[in-house]
Amino acid sequence: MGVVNVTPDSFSDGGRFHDPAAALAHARRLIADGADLLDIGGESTRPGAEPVSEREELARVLPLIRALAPECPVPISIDTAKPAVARAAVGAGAAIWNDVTALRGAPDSLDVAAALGCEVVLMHMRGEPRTMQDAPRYGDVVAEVEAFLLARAEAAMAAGVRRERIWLDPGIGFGKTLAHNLALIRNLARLRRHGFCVLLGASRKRSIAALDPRATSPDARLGGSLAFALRGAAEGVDAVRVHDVFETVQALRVWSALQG
Ligand code: HH2
Repeated sequence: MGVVNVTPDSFSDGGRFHDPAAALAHARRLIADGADLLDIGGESTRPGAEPVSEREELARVLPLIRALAPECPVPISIDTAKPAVARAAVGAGAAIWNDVTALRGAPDSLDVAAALGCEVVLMHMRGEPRTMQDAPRYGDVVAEVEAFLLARAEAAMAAGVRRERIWLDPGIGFGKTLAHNLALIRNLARLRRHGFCVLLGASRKRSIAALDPRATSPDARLGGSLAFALRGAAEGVDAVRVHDVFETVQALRVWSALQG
């Protein structure tokens, strides 16, 4: 899953693809580089990020989805916590609603997801982006994240979302320390056991800088991103959400050939 952030402030590529033409060119580049899914987002969720209005978010993502959908050979995912943005995006051709709030963003999120009939990514987040990195604590992070995601999947199914349309994502970096993130990535196979598709998003995240102090800039985190993606593959995840599609596809091809 290649990331297209149409935002001025995303942590890894903020501002670079804010302009619609640049965002379209970037999306085309990711497809040419081998992306099987494209995730389009108009609101940054980086730690400390300020919320964006519905109107502004729609103005960022809709022109791109409208331009891209007719020519896009892979499913488009909309990264939003707002039901109105998800509805408009699916209307314009998106097939997946990627929600970092696991459909808790608005009172009607669950019902809208069921009515849209699209796939949904339910991600774990502790708190909200503005405050989530303020000393997060867990007893057993792997068990707590798993229980949360299964409860959200149950809530989605109770609202009418079909089981096979649900993805789970541990939410690397969303209210977690380095130790929490590592424990979650080491135990992805456990999340996979429940029969839902699993998504891992660890590309360019801060945990890499915590392990390699040279990687202060997100651009300098490719090696760590690949290491996380390969561990995700070894744990059996169904997709990895990444910024560097060409390099990740290559790493996964070589890793896969080595499996014999
Ligand atoms: N991470 C980010 C955003 N959306 N969605 C899912 N399902 N899983 C993730 O791990 C995830 C996500 C943060 O990364 P990025 O989009 O590069 O930055 P920003 O939120 O600042 O736009």
